[in-house]
Amino acid sequence: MREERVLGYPKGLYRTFPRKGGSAPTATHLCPGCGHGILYKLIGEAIADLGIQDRSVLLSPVGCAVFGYYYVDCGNVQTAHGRAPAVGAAIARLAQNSIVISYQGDGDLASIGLGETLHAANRGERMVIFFVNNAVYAMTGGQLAPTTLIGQRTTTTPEGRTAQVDGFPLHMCELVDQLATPVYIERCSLADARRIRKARTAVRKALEIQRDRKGFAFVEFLSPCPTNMHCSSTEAADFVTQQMEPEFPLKRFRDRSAEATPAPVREVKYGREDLEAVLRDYDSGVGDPVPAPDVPEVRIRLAGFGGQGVLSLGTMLAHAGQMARRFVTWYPSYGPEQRGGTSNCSVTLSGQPIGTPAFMHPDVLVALNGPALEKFGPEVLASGLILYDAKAATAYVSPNGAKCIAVPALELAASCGTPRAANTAMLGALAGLDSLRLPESSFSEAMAMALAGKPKLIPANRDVFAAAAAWVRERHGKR
Ligand SMILES: Cc1ncc(C[n+]2csc(CCOP(=O)(O)OP(=O)(O)O)c2C)c(N)n1
Repeated sequence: MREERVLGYPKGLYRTFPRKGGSAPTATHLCPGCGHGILYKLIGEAIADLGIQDRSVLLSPVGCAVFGYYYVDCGNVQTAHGRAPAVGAAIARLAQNSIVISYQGDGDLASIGLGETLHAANRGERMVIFFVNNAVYAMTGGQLAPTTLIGQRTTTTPEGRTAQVDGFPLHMCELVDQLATPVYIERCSLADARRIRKARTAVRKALEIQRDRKGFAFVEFLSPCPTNMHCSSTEAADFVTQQMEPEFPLKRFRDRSAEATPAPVREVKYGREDLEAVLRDYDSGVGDPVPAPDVPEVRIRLAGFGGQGVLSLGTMLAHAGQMARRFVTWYPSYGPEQRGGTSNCSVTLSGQPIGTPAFMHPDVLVALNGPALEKFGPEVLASGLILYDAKAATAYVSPNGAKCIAVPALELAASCGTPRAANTAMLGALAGLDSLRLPESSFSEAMAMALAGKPKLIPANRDVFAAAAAWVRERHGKR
């Protein structure tokens, strides 16, 4: 029988990695020969040795580095692609005792996140960025990265990268080195034991700078990726030393840690109470939604010309839903024009939490003009309802068989002396039909809420609302 003897565990890493499940408790998601695993180990050991494990926050972005939280035993925040330095800046500023470690690949850091990287470096944020340069987008299957070498074949440059089409490789350390603020900049390699020893020193140096609050540090690691280089681990390591290193020389670009003054511990102005106060200001006072599993989800699309009050109509509907203690979402879609272009928004009202504010097929469409009716009419479900302004079409027939009602919204609003309140007329029509199953009082409360800043408009809008509700009730009754 095979005997297993554990001589020791790397410090600062978890004992088991749940990523691959119970049958492979110590397997990582990484390929054999990849540099990422080595760097995780160097970071884990360093934070443990420096006694900063409890204060460290590793930022896991998108890419092969995404699963850092399975391995390194410290705090973690998963960030969107390229955004780690921005998230890290917030953490460093608000959690003054934190040690922020941003860990990013070349696609993440030098492509989508180039702006975040350079601005964080330029502001001298109190963080270290560990930058893994494997010359490809690895996780997504080996596409061109900003650091891909000239001539290097990738899935998106099958003939090899050319400067004419793809530009030259970006040198991140050199770019960061243009800035005045960074304290420490070094490029290392993870290709062999000798280089890894140097990388280990650089990891520790950068983390000591963080421990001592001395400012921004940037360390790049050239890293083999046998899977996407389509070769063995040793060949991938050779690629790093023989092909990547001439393009990206290993070098300590800067170390100003001896002169740097430690950042003072700033009093954090904004705490939980401030956040709660902000939320209180936005609190409508209505209270939280009350789950009502028997109340079905209703999806409403409201559309018209910009300036017709389509977005406000959506807001009023969403407020009406809030008043009735429904779960609500309001999701605007802005046309490029401020006035005169098309505009639409989507509102969902439900008795249960709403998964997404986006939908393709509404139950209810309110169209204030012809283009809106033409565009969104065919999307309405067969069981649905279409309310359109009588001026938008003569007699619209839904291709799916939804019920269609031409409401003289513009006319009703004008006859009440407020021609711009056609949106409120549509709100009245929805209330009159009771198609949303909301108590009428919630509509008037919602109107008052939406018009709170313009109290003079409230009585006129109430009139339009009442006229439209009466109009539909007379002709179509409650649905
Ligand atoms: C906003 C966004 N755009 C694109 C993606 C798809 N995506 C996932 S991983 C990845 C490439 C990451 O490459 P790199 O940062 O070089 O890391 P590596 O996998 O090479 O370690 C991309 C483009 C995404 N998840 N999110």
